[in-house]
Amino acid sequence: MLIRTKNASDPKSFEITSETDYWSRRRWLKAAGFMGLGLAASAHVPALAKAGASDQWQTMLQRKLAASEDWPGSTDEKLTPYEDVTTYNNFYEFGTGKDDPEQNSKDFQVDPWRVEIAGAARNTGRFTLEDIFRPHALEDRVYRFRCVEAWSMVVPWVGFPLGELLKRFEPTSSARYVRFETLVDPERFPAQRLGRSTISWPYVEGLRMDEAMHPLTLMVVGVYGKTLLPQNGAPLRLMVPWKYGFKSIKSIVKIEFVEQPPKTTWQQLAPSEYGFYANVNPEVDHPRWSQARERRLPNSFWDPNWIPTRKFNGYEEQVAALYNDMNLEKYY
Ligand SMILES: Nc1nc2c(c(=O)[nH]1)N[C@H]1C(S)=C(S)[C@@H](COP(=O)(O)O)O[C@H]1N2
Ligand SMILES: [Mo]
Repeated sequence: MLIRTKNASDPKSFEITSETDYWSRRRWLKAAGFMGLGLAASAHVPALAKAGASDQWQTMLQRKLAASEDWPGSTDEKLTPYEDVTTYNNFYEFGTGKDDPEQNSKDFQVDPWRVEIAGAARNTGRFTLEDIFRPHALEDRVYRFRCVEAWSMVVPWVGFPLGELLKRFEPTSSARYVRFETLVDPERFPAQRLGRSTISWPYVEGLRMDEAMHPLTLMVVGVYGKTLLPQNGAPLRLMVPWKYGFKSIKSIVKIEFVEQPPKTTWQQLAPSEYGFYANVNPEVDHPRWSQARERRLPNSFWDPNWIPTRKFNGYEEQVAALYNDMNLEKYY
């Protein structure tokens, strides 16, 4: 499959939206029943900026979203409706129920937001989202998304390759893995208040350097052509489409280049159930359930919509080479 990435140094591409881009975006908004709701033209702006916040990133992001380009590798499977993508969520900082993230994030403030870059790189420090977003053109990518709990979706994310971002920090040769952290703020995340959860915060995830640099690994800033809602990990979340959903960490505030594989949240909680790699694999079952099939959303009790799960979530051709020498049963 062809993976085409836009040259990040192309000047001012976000100021021009071609007619074809516009119509192709309209095509999938329409397919998803978005037209006529008045949502296609005006992108959603998450919770208002705190008084006095000076960040201009939301304006920058709107301009980039309007100029985003369709990625040629998108799956043409039927999209999971926006309604399901934004109300059936896992985001334990907001609670463990599937509707807790939507219910408990209505006042979530995303502005101001800083991302700390640390560890084995020449260019480290604290960055604004404008700094993070500035040189990157956005792509609309429809990916399959498979949770380890055996449900799945097809989602039109908007983002840019994580690798393009990481390169800008000039990682050194001792950068073997990348470690990510989600925001810790008990005022904004109710489950982080004392005694409310068994997870020790922050939520941590990690990738091997070659996985992080792989062109399919996406830094996500939007969904369905609009900025992310808090329940989907605003303002910035990862999407690694060949891995179980828990690798795709939300609301990122720290990225660190490290030498050793980071201890991830789910490994800490249940090491025999959740591994570091977490590649989607129908041949390796979770100890408490089969991974051979998945419920494709939307579904219902009467129509569970089971479909077979594919190795590497259907991205085998693109990513299998990363694991040539590895026993995937041992490194699950
Ligand atoms: N910080 C954080 N990131 C997270 C989670 C979480 O609880 N906290 N849940 C993960 C899991 S288990 C899944 S399946 C996906 C769900 O993403 P979605 O709600 O946007 O579909 O987010 C992942 N990222
Ligand atoms: Mo998940």
